[in-house]
Amino acid sequence: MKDFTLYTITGEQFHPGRSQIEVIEEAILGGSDIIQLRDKTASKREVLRKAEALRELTRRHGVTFIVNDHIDIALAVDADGIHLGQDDLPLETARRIMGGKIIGISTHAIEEAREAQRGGADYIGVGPVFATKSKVDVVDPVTTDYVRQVAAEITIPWVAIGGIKLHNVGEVLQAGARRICAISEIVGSSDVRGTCEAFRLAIAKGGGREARPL
Ligand code: 3NM
Repeated sequence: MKDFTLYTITGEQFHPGRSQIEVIEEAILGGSDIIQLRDKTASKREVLRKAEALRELTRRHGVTFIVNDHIDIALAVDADGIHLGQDDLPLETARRIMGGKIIGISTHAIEEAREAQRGGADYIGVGPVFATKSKVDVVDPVTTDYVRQVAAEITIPWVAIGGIKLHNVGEVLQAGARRICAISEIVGSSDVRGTCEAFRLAIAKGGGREARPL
């Protein structure tokens, strides 16, 4: 898959009064290079409509587009891939359906990360690093200890997620993360573009260790 640095997930509840397309375009202009549509409450038809609009936007800007959960919608709109949780379709089944498209898997422990890597996931989510209110029934924070474990061992692309803000991203980078994902800090910002630019700058500087070129 095309590598990425700053991963933005949608969260319409964080920007009342502003359209999803407007907010996500700001995120892209600020340097978010992968977008995920995540909507746990809308009807299938509504999710499809949002996916169509975001597919058009992301294609126009040349950024990767991922759909959470809905494999059928991902395929219908020709998204670049799907993101699945531990309780969703097994990776092997998803691979049969998705062919060569991107499959990302949420992981919350090193065993899950190993299994996803072994099973051929294209990338994994690593979190929640910190407490978050953006996901219901979320497991306890995995802390930067889990980030360190993944940094030491996992070789496929991985992205740190969960409660990551501009004020604490330094700790996550220090633990070895080079790709960052956020919902509320980005889409809930009054300056979405500036927030993304600040995240990109922090990632480029890295955690005080040698940062890989972006
Ligand atoms: N997945 P925020 S944490 C969607 O750990 C999601 O797998 C997580 O939102 C995981 O940046 C999370 O607002 C919520 O904390 C991230």
